[in-house]
Formats: sequence, structure tokens, C-alpha cells
Amino acid sequence: MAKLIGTAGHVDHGKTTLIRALTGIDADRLPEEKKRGMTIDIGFAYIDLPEVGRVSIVDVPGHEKFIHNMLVGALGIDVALLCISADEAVMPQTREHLQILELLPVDKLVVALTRADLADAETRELAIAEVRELVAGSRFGEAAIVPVSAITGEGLEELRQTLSQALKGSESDTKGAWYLPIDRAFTVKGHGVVVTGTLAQGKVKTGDKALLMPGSIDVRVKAIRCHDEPLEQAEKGQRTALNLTGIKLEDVKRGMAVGEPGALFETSIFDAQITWVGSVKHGMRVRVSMGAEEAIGKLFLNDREPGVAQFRLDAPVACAMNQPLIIRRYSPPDLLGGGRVSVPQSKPRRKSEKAIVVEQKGSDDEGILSVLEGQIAGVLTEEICRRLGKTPQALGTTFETLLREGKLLGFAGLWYASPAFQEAAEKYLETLLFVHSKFPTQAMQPRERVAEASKLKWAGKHLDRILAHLSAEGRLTVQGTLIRHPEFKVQLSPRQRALLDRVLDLMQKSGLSTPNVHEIGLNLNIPPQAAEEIVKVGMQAGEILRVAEGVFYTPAQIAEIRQRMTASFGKKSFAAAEFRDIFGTSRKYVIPLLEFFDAQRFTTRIGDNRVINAP
Ligand SMILES: Nc1nc2c(ncn2[C@@H]2O[C@H](COP(=O)(O)OP(=O)(O)OP(=O)(O)O)[C@@H](O)[C@H]2O)c(=O)[nH]1
Ligand SMILES: [Mg+2]
Repeated sequence: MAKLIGTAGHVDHGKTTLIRALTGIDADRLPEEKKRGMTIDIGFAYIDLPEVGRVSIVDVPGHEKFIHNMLVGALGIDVALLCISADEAVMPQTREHLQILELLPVDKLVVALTRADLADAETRELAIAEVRELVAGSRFGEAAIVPVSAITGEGLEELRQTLSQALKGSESDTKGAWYLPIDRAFTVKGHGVVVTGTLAQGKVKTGDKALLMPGSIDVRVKAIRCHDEPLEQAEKGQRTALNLTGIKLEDVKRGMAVGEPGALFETSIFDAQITWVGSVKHGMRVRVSMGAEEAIGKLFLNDREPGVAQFRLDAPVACAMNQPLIIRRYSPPDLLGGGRVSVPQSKPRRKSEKAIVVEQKGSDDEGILSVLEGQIAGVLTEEICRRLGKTPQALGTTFETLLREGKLLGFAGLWYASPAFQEAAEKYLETLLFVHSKFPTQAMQPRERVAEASKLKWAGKHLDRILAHLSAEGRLTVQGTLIRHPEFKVQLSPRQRALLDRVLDLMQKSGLSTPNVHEIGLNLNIPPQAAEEIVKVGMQAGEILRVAEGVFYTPAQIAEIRQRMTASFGKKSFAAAEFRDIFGTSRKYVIPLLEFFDAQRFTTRIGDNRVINAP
């Protein structure tokens, strides 16, 4: 059971004193804090609770000037201990802290009505009524209110029981890759660099390899301590000190994070799902508290999804999927909202553009499909992983399952949801017809020209795979880097038509020993250039096939040869000589034909023989 208790509440409402009374530990560790009697930065303690065990406590400052430090503590807690002084009752930071706790993934709230010895019965009653009303208006409506005094010891035992009760109900969740937002870094003589923080997710073990972010510095966890005791492992919610190898103290500072590879992303643009409590404007400057960092940047809203915001930061930060965050105005630093990271590394997006909303609790397959939905340009593997905050390895089997179920298509790392691919394919094929109409005498079009005109940005190996897929579906014809739409017919002039018909007639009559361009010229009594020209036109029209350099057949001839081969050889393997004997032609035609059939995947060459492939 690793859960974290965190204090909250207005300045001087007795948070640190209460923690000392409960645990014997003074969480105000800085000399400046002792001098001023005021908490400045987060402090730490732990408590042994009946039926729960040892639980970490983080104590935060109440003064509004130190609210960024309060947030460093609050961002990791599971159970909040809101301290409200019985003599003063609800004050500005009481409200502000409660509002912050409501925006964070805090499970439970317990109210300590502190300094109870300073309030007479009537004052106490009034304070309780005021607190009850405050809490009732929050998502912690059922919170217990326990009057306590650090001086007389009143209520301390009841508070311990109440905290136990609050912690017992909730099971800790150690799923996911571990990461630790760093709130302190220092060196220990003979051991090197130690970083501390509240483990935000997962479970860390000694010997683990990790990355320090931003910067992606390789480190290793040499030792773990928790409340000054050495441990082999620590889990989410524990105040954790990690002794790291591989870095120097100057490499690390508060606000960075360390985590197992894949847990953290270095980012300056991310998306988050936010609940707003203040009024926000598109493009406004904001402070983003996440982990132990306060980053400055700009807020970008989305027209279609008011709950999805994009943040573009002045400098990169370490960021994890689902990481909780709090947003404040840059100046004055009023609370604006809070939520969770939904896309750790995002791309700049226009206000009117569709934002990707990834369901937080959704399974991986829903996540992948929601990233791909409506994306007619397709999405790359890395992009999907970034958006879901998962490694490609972690998503591998999910991709396979979705492929098998026909819900998505993959083209060398470019992924599509099936409906989005159909839409993209139609767009490409329509564009192909349009390009054909611009060049009516060219049978084939360069595939890149079509991709560009369709604005689909398909290129390289992705384009190879997509066209192979469309060609296998019979939706277009591919020859090298040229493509043709099956519905398109080249337009020939009457002269070209007449001459081409004579060429085809000659070829048909020649059986397998078809003429080359030179022989065509001689036979039809036309100049060599004219013969060459008309053969080219015939090829573009798809009425002449070039089987090899200087070897041409009509599609009908090829179809007939294939039929005869099937009839003669069936599933038996055959040698080139057998083929020659059956067709009674010379080697000059046999080898080009067989190689053409291999390339067409009609036959497969095995050693010196070939077999006809099953259809
Ligand atoms: N009489 C009485 N005084 C208390 C009690 N608890 C705290 N105090 C006094 O209240 C003052 C503030 O207490 P702290 O514990 O420092 O308050 P805090 O909430 O930690 O203050 P910040 O961290 O600065 O926000 C100190 O002078 C304490 O001695 C209590 O139960 N009874
Ligand atoms: Mg304090």
C-alpha cells in the first residue's frame, strides 16, 4: 500500500504543526522556514497507520506566494489533509487549495479543524458549519471533519483512524512505466547524485535503466531509499530517493523527471484534457504546473472540443501520458484549470482543426482507432505511440489484432483506420482519373504526380505498399513508377488507330515469334521512327506489352500463352526447353517470356525449373 497524504490549507492554519504532532517529524527543514515560522517549500514526513502501514506525507506551504511549491506537493497526492483553523475558518487559500485538489486525481479528502484549543464551543460550531458548506459544494462532499489540537492532543487519535479509513478503501495501482518528477537533487558523499520526488507511476527497482528528461540522459538506479531506509523497490505514491549513476549534479534540477524508457516524453507542445475554473482566452500566456515543474507557455483552445487544450511551452519539459497538471494565468497567477495530459508530444494545430481526444480509460485498441479516425493522410507508428504515450513494443500485438480484424490497414509503418483508407483511396483514384483527363494520350501517369495532386503526401515505401494494395484489389494498374486507372482509355487519332491495328494484326499473325520494332517497320513499310512511335502509343494504350527489350506481345497473346501453359504443365515443374518444345519457338523468345511470367508472379523459378503459381 503506497499512497501519499498531502496537506493543504491557508497559511498558518497549523499544517506543519499537526504533522509534527502526528508523526514527531518537523517537515520544515529549511533554516529560513524555521526562522520565519512559515513553510516555504514542500517538506516530508511519514506515518505508521493501523491496518495500512507506513504512508508518506508531503507538507506544503499555505502562503499564496509559494503556491507553485504547494502544487509540486499536491500533484502527487492520493489523500488530502485540508487543514482549516478553528478560530479563522475558511480563508482564501482554503478555497484555492480545495479547488486545486478537486482538479487533481486526489481520491479522498479529510478536513482537520486545527487549533481547536483556540476556539470556544460556539466558534467551533460556526467553523464546522462553514467548512461543511464549503466541502459540500466540492466533489468531496462526504469528507470527514475532525477537530484537532496539536497542543492538547485532542482529536489526533481520531484523525489517525480517519486517515486509515480513507487509505484503506483505495487500492494502489502500480501499473505502467515508472517515472519520478524530481523535486530535489543533491549529492551524497561516496554515492553521487541523489534525486527525490513522489513516484508518479509504476514501480522502480534497483538496477533499473532509466532516462533523465528533458535531455534523454541515460542513467541507472544504483540505490533506492524511502524515508531514509534502503529499499529494493519503490512504488507509486512513495516519497522516493533514487541514487543515480551516469549523471553529475549539474545535469539535473528540480522540474526534470527520470523514468523508465518509454514513460517520459521531451516536449514543448502537448495536448491536455482540462476542466476550466477560470476564464481563458485563445493564445493567452499561462503557467503549467506538472510534476515538479512550472513551465511557461501559451494556451491554444479548440473550437470543437472545449475540454481539449494545446500548450506550446517556451522550453521543453518532461511529460508523461495522463500526467496531472494545473494551469494558472501567467500574471496575475490565478487558477484557471486542471486536468491530464492526453497527447504528450503534439503538433501545432489550428483552433478550428479537429482535436484528437483519446479516452483516458480506453483500451489500447480504442486508443489506436481514435488516433486514426478520420485521418485520411494516415498516421505513422511513432506518431500513434507518441499520442498514446506507449512504446511500439507495447502496442505491437494490438496492431496485429486490429489488422486481423480488418479494422485498420498498415503500409510500411503508415496506418489507416479502414474507413479513412477507403476515403483516401477514392481520393487518389479520382485524382488519377483527373490527371488522365489532362494527358489523354498518355496511358500511364507518374504515381508521385498523382499523389501530389491529391494532396495525400504519400511517398516512398508507403506509396509502394499502398499502390501494391490497390493494384492487388484491381483498382489500378502499376508498371514501375507509372500507374493507370482501369477505366481510362488512351485517346488515339484515327491515323494512329489504323496504324496500330495493322501492327496488332501483324503481331497476332506471327504467333510466338513476334516482330521487333525494326521488323514491324519493314513489314508495314513505314519508317523506323514511325514504327517506334506507334509501338510506344500501343504500349501506352495498354494494347502492346513489352516483355523484354525489343520483345513485344499483345495482352491477348500473353493470356493465351498463360492458358496453354496451365493446360500443359498444371502443377508440374518444367524446364525452359519443355516450354520451347510445346510452343515451338526459339530461345530468343522463351527466356524473356519466362522471366516476364516470373515478374508477373505467374510462375516461380526454382533452380533451372519453374512452376505455375496457384491462382
Ligand atoms: N494553540 C495552537 N496553536 C497552534 C496549533 N497548531 C499550530 N499552531 C500555531 O499556529 C502557527 C502556524 O502553525 P504552522 O504549523 O506553522 O502553520 P502552517 O499551516 O504549517 O503554515 P504555513 O506552512 O506557513 O502555511 C504556529 O505559531 C503554531 O504554533 C494548535 O493546535 N494550537
Ligand atoms: Mg507549514
